Amino acid sequence: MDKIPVVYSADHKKHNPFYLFGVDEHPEKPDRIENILKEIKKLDMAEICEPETVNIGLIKEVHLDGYINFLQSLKKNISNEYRFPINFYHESNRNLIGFRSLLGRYSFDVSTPVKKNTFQCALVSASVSYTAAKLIKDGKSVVYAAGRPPGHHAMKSLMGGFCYLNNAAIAAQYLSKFGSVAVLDVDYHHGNGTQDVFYDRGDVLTVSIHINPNLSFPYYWGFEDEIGVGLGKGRNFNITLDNNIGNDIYHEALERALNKVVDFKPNFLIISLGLDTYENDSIGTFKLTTDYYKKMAQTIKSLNYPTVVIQEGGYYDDLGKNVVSFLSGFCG
Ligand code: Q9C
Ligand code: ZN
Repeated sequence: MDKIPVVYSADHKKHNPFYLFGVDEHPEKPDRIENILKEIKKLDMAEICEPETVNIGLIKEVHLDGYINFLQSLKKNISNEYRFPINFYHESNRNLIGFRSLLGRYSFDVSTPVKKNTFQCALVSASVSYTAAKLIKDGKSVVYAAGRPPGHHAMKSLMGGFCYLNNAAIAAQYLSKFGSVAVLDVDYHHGNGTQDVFYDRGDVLTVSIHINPNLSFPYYWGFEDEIGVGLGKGRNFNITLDNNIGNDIYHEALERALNKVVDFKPNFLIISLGLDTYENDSIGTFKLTTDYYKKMAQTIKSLNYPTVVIQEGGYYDDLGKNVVSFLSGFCG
């Protein structure tokens, strides 16, 4: 068995957000990826590789120009102190130019602040995921993208849920030039950004298993009647679950999700790997166990698709052990 390439850059540490109402610690912190790297390095099964920077052109195939231009403008317009949106109006057709108006136009929550280097940090995470996709295109069978900030909540022109650029969508858009792509999102939360990017497209299937949005973030997306439009109709599936469910109910949902993937006959599979489904996660309510992540991965591996695994959520100090359990399901 070849070693699993793990794409990683230490530059993720430059992104260190806090919460607007500074009571709780922001859960999306640099230690997450450092703990993952530490656990992966203990094993022989992985080899660490540096990312290659993704082109802005590919990013603009996923996100709208105005949104990317705004993120790029942060470098010259604001300091290295985090700023938060306060006013929101997403339907404005005006040519907005003020920093505050644009920040509200391009955000859907207040958990996703921006500072001078935010675009550069998000670009590193997107590059980690793009590089993983490129290794798959070049013939690897499984590659893990160990990046942060996460991406699956980032929509065509909205940041939110700790996400700025949609890393999984950028990987999927890249691979879609070489064949059909399925994205399976197993984060605790709905992958609303990935759904948004491919909602009207027939060449990329999106399937997400998540907490019922009536009960949790992202609240406004992720219902089961969201099945796609136009060429994308029947190519988006949402499977919603209750609070506190465990391995068995989750596994039934996984099998339903994988049936949709198999029916689609993709050339490539992307897994948005949120590990906030874990029993000790600080945000999620599901009760999945460390051992279950190995079974989840074995079930996915049995389908034999070249697979990009992209890190999304997971908010606890020993996140790395669950990444290792998951990746071990792809070994042997
Ligand atoms: N007090 C991901 O897992 N709301 N994002 C948190 C907690 C936002 C989660 C509120 C949750 C976003 C990638
Ligand atoms: Zn999540």
